Amino acid sequence: MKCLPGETRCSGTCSKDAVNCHSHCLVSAWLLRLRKPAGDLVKLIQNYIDGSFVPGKQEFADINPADGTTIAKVTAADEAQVGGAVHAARLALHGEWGRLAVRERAARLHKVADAIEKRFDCFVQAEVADTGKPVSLASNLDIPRAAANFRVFADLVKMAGLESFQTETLDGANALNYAVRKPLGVVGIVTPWNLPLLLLTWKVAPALACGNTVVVKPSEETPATATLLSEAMQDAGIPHGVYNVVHGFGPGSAGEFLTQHPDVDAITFTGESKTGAAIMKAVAPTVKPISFELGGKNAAIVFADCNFEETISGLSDAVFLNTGQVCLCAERAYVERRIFSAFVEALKRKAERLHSGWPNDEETNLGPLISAQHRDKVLSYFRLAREEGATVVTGGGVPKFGDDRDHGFYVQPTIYTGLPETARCVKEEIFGPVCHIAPFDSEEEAVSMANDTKYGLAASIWTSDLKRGHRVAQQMNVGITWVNCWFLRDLRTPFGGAGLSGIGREGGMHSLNFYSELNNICIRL
Ligand code: NAD
Ligand code: 6OD
Repeated sequence: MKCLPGETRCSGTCSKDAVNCHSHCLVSAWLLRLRKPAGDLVKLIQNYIDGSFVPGKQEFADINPADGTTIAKVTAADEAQVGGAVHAARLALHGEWGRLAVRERAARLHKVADAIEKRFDCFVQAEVADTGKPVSLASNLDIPRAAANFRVFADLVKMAGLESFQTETLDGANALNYAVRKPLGVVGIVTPWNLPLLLLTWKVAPALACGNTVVVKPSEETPATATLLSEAMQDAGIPHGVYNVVHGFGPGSAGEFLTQHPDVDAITFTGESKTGAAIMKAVAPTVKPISFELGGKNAAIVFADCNFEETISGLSDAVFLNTGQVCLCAERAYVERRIFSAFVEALKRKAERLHSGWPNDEETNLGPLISAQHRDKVLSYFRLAREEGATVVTGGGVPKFGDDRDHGFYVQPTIYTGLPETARCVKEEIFGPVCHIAPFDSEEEAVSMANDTKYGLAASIWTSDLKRGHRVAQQMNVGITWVNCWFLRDLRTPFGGAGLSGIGREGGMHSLNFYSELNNICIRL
C-alpha cells in the first residue's frame, strides 16, 4: 500500500509502503497509530473540490471513539468553498462526463469499485479509526457494500428501460409516448456517521450512474472514507468536478451551505428526522427534489412458534450490530407471552457474551458509540428508563476496562422490560445497543403495538408459520419488513421509510428514477 496524494506533504509518489512512510499520509497515519503512542500523528483531512485537495478555513478534530484520541484534523469548507464545489460540479456536467455514453459511465463506475477493492485495507482502517466499529464489520459489511453499490448501479443503469405507450385519443388521433432519462444536474448528498462509506456510496453510485455530478457532505464524525473515495475516483478516471467533498458540520456550516445553495438541483439526505425537517425548510425556497432516509424505532415481533435459536441469533444482530447504531436496529421486541421469559433470558445471555474489545481485535463484536456527546444521549435514556420504571435485565451502564478504552465511548449492551408502551424509552429513537422487550397475547395486539409509533422504517417478524409471516408483514406500516431475518439486502429492492422515517424510496430503479429527470415525448402518428 503506497502513500496517498491529498495530504499536505505527500505528493502521492512516495515509494515507501504505508507502515514505513513518515510523511503526512492519511492512511499510513492510522496504520502507524497501531504501533505508536497517541498524540504524534495528527494529520489533515482536506476538502476535495474540482479534482484538488484544498484546505478550508477552520479545523476540527477527528476523534477515535475507542480511546478518545485525536486521529486527524479536518479542515472545514466555508460558504465560498461550498459554492466553489457546486460551481465545479455544474461545469463538470457539461464537460467530458456529460458526453459519456451510458456504457462508458458504467465502466468507470466499475473502475471506482475496483479502486475501492484495491485499497480495501486503507478503507477498512479509515472506517475503523473513525467509527470504532469492529474490523470484522468494516471488512465484511461496510467496505464490500461500498464497492457493490457502484457495481450494482453501473449494471442497472445499462439495463434500465422506460415505459412507452401507444395512445389512441377519444377523437381518434394516434400517438406514441415514450420517456427519456436525463440527469437532474448537481446533487447535494448529506450523510451520517453510522455506516459512513456504505451510506454515502448508496447515493453517490446511482447519482453518478444517471449522469449527475455530486457534492457530498459526510458527517463531521467520519470524514475519512469520503475523502479516500476521492482517490478511488481519480484512479477510475472520473473527471474533475464530478465528485466533490466538503467537510464541516450542519447548521451554519457546510451542511447548511450545501442544502441552501440555489444552484444545487436535488438533495438526498440520510440522518435524523429533525435534521430532515431543517433541510426541508432550507430547500423549500428553491423547490427541488428531496429524498430522505431518516430515523426509526423499529419493532421485532417474535411468535412462540419461531425457531428459537435462530431468532435469538437474528435478534442479537438486530439489536446490537454496530453497537445498535443502524437505523434498522430493533429497539422494541414484542414476544409471545408463552416464550417471553425464556426469550429474555436467552437474549440476556447473548448480550453478556458480546466482546467489547479494541476495534482492530478480530474477536471484538461490540465497539464504542460514535462520540462522547452521543454516549451522553444514550446514557440519559438509560437513566430515563429507570425513572420510567424499567426492569434492567442487563447492562444500563459503562464498562470498565482498566486501559485506554476507559477514555473511549463504550456502553454496555442493555435490555429492559416492564415499561408501559407510552414510555419515552419505548417511543423515541435512542440509537444505541438497547432494546425493550414486552410480552403479547395475540397477533392483533402485537401488530397494534408494533405500529404504534410515529416512525415507520423497518420491522422483523419471527415465526415458523409463513402464512402468518405474510399476513403480519403486510400489516406493518413501514418501508421494509423482514421475516425470519434482518438486514438481508437485495440492492434492487425499494428502501426507505414511512412517517418520520423518510420521504421517498431509493434502491434499484427507485434510485435511478429519483436521480433522473424524465422527459416524456409524445409523437403524433
Ligand atoms: P444527523 O442528522 O445529526 O446528521 C447527518 C448529517 O446531516 C451530518 O452530515 C450532519 O453534519 C448533517 N446536518 C446536521 N444538521 C444539518 C442541517 N441543519 N443542514 C444540513 N446538514 C445538516 O444524523 P447522525 O447523528 O449523523 O445519524 C444518526 C441518525 O441517522 C439516526 O437518527 C439514524 O436513524 C439516522 N439514519 C437513518 C438511515 C436510513 O436509511 N433511514 C440510515 C442511517 C442513519
Ligand atoms: O443497506 C442499505 O442500503 C441502507 N441504506 C442501510 C441503512 C442503514 C441504516 O443505518
